[in-house]
Amino acid sequence: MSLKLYVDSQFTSPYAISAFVALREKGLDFELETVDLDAGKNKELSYTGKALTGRVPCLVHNDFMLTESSAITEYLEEMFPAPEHRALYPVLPQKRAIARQIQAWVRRATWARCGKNAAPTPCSTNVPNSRYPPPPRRRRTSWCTWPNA
Ligand SMILES: N[C@@H](CCC(=O)N[C@@H](CS)C(=O)NCC(=O)O)C(=O)O
Repeated sequence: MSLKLYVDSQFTSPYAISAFVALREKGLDFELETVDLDAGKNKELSYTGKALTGRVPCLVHNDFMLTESSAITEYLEEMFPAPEHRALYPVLPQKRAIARQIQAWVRRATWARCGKNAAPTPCSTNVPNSRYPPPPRRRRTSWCTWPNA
C-alpha cells in the first residue's frame, strides 16, 4: 500500500495541514511531497495530471488521486476505519457535525496564510470560543480559495 500527500512547500496551507493531521491521527505511513505554489509548480502538468484542482492538498493512495481537504479526510476515515485506526470523527451525529463545524472554521479562519501574497486575515486573531468570524471583505490576495473554500 502506498500513500503520498502533496502539500505546499511553505507548510502554511490549512487545507494541506488538515489532510496531514488526518494521516498522522490514523497512524498511517505516508510520503510527504512539497509543491512550490510561489513558483507555480501546481499549475504544471506533472502536478495537475494527479491533482484535479491543481491545488494542495492532493492525496495519492496507490493509483487513486484525490484533492479537496474535506474529501481527503472523509476518504481516510472510510478507508482506514476505527478501531484499527483512530477515528477522526465522533459517532454521534451532533458531535460529528460539531467536529466538521470546527474543521470548516479552522480552514476558513486561516485561509490567508498560503503563498507569497499571504496577508494576515481579519479572522486569524479570533479565538475558537468567539462567534464565527465575519466573512473577509478583501480582494483575493493569497493562493487559498477565497472567500468560501
Ligand atoms: N477547497 C480546497 C482549497 C485548497 C486550496 O485553496 N489550496 C491552496 C493552498 S492554501 C492552493 O493550492 N492554492 C494554489 C492556487 O490556487 O493556485 C481544499 O479544501 O482542499
